[in-house]
Amino acid sequence: MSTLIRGGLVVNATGAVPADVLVDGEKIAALLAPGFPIEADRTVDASGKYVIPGGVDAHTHMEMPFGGTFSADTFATGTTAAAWGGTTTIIDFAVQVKGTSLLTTLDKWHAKADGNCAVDYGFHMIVSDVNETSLKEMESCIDAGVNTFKMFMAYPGVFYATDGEILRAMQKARETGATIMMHAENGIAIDQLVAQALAAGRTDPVEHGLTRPAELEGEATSRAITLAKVTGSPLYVVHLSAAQALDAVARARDTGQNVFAETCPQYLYLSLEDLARPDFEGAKYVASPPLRPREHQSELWRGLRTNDLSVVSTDHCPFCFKDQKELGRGDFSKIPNGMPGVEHRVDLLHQGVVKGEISLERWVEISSTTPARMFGLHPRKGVIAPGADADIVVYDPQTRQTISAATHHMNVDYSAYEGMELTGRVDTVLSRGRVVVDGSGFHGAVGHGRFLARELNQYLI
Ligand code: DUC
Ligand code: ZN
Ligand code: ZN
Ligand code: ZN
Repeated sequence: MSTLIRGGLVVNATGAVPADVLVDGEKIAALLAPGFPIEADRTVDASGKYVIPGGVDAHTHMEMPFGGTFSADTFATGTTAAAWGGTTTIIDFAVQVKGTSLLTTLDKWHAKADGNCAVDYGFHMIVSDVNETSLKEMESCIDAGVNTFKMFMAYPGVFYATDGEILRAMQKARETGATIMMHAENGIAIDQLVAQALAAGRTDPVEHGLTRPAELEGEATSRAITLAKVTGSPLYVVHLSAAQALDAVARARDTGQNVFAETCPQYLYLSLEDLARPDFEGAKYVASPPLRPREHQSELWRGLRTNDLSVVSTDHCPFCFKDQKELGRGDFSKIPNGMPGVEHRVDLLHQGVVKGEISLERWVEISSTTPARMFGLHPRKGVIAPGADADIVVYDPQTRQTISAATHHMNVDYSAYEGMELTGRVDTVLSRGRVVVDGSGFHGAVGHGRFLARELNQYLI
């Protein structure tokens, strides 16, 4: 099956050019001068639209266990919603439970995802138990295409790793070419603040934000950077939310250290004010790190321009308001941590282009090209070029849309962006050459998505 995408503006991270795109089977076959005389089995009209590489969301949690419940999207529903929103690759986190093996964990995540995804997918591994066995198993994970290992400086007693454990995992990363991903919040200090708030009867969702101050994200980020420097390990700071953390990352990068960071749309558009919404509505906005006071947002946009923030991922971790978020009524610390977002990342970042915060090319770079390079998927993903997978989004930059839970495809009963009006929307989506979304609906299939065994980080300084 061949497809010709006619008349669009092809936007790569390196530049934009009017061109027709010829897809043959699962791959991009050629970029052609507009109107080049050639026939294909199917033609997609992209005139007046952008033709961009499919989004790569490097941070999702489908069916993730958390505090006795599970995030509400399955791999099937979550990857279908991703496709609707122009994301054609996700990288999800396998979660090691303390006392279990990394390889068993990986098998478990394959059992959940394999045959159940609508778009291509890979895994990171959360390491919560650092010992000789798991350090050795990191090598087998790498051989299996999982070479990025997330650790936590937060959640003592659950995922928390000591500085010594982080150091040992980083030494292994240095030795193998792996990258350590860090949840950088000082969990020891945070747990004290949480206990004090609860003891004082402060139980509302906003306390989630007030007990996790930005300074404690800045401190943990600096400490992780120091440990990475001592060991020589690359470091990728996940879900960076605070200006203090961004400052630490920028300083390290200015010295040439292999330190990278992602932020998420919720930190660019939502704030502590949302966590303070009355009638327990704030629970919808509980994620960690927490939403910050509004003044952090302009710093994050600046970080996206300077490349001190290289990637925007969603940290999609949806919990329904009813029965899941409600577990924390009367005790904010029991609200499951996470927000839905996999469907709207590409659209929300496009608002950055509309508002002049980032260029068209930068939009593509932070949502597709850099995550593809950072996580060993480039040039198969993240670029419109001959030989790349035909993961392509035809994006209509003019049509307006309003985000609503009534129309979204994620398996969650609210939208964090309910009522938000956006300029631009996804028009047509191809995943490995197959039209999975167009104006007439969803034409993909659960099971179409394939596991991506990833190469090592291709983005090192
Ligand atoms: N960190 C994540 O990355 N996702 C959900 C919760 C968390 O703490
Ligand atoms: Zn985290
Ligand atoms: Zn800099
Ligand atoms: Zn996450």
